[in-house]
Amino acid sequence: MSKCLGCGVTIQYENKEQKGYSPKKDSKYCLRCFKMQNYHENIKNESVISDQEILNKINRKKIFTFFLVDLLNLNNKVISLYHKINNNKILILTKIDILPSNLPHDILIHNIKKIYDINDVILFSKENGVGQKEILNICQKEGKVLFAGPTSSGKSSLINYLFNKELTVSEYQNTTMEFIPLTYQGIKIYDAPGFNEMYPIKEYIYKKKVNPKVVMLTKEYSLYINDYVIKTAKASLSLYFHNEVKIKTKKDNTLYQKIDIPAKSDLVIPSLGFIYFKDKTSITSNIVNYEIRESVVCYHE
Ligand SMILES: Nc1nc2c(ncn2[C@@H]2O[C@H](COP(=O)(O)OP(=O)(O)OP(=O)(O)O)[C@@H](O)[C@H]2O)c(=O)[nH]1
Ligand SMILES: [Mg+2]
Repeated sequence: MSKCLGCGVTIQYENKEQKGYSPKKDSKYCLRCFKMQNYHENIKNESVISDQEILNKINRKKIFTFFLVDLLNLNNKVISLYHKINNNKILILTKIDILPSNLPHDILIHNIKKIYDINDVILFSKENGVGQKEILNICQKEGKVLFAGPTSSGKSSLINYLFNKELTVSEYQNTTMEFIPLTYQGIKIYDAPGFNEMYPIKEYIYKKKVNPKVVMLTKEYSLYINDYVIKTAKASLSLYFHNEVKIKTKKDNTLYQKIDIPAKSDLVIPSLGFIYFKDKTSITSNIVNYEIRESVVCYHE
């Protein structure tokens, strides 16, 4: 039985409704991958592997593990998965090309290591090749490596870029369906299905640069981030969100719960991005699912 070269599932020719279906005998890709690669079309996938099962499989392999995540999806839930990996590991911050150009890489790396208690961080982009040498060196030294991380963090894209492969990549969640074994110049490589249980909301596509938006809030004008509202007496905030996230300021008199934010901190809205607060600020907001961290984007003494 052959496996789909794009997503790793076993190819079958009988059942259109089941994963791995292909109408063409001896094809290298399943119909879902064919459609994703050629028409950017998504066939919804119900049989997704659970995060726990993915973690168990990663830990059973006992090989060096790269954990990929991009800045806007960096949060405690995601990092708790990183910490549950028992193998030797390193964090790769992906999609560096979309980050603001004035964000110093050394400060970013220093902050992420400190805030999330991580030994080492590599920055990578498939658009300009930043980080490729560092990653390749580790792969050559280790001989066997695995690429893990949340869905859509860019695992398959990185493997295609560094090792000249043709895995399916897409803007949809759960593109890779199984662990896919590959080889490159004697190195054994595994692509992994993405962790997918921490994404409660729509996924955003990285098409444009994330340019921090600075907004001034007053007592009268509240900030709207999609359906989330933030009110404060007077503050200047820097917003780091995908371009597709709807941001506006509007008059609003509703009462919300109070959240105190220390100076030089980020208010993280998982899967959307974060807001950088330079000064200590009290806000009221309808956000329930949030995290507050020392800011990843500013210099801390
Ligand atoms: N701007 C930018 N986009 C990237 C980069 N790497 C990946 N992407 C985009 O991110 C999306 C997801 O990429 P994939 O490689 O499919 O992600 P994955 O981690 O393999 O996802 P799953 O297989 O679902 O776990 C695609 O739209 C890619 O084009 C990068 O370095 N820069
Ligand atoms: Mg993938």
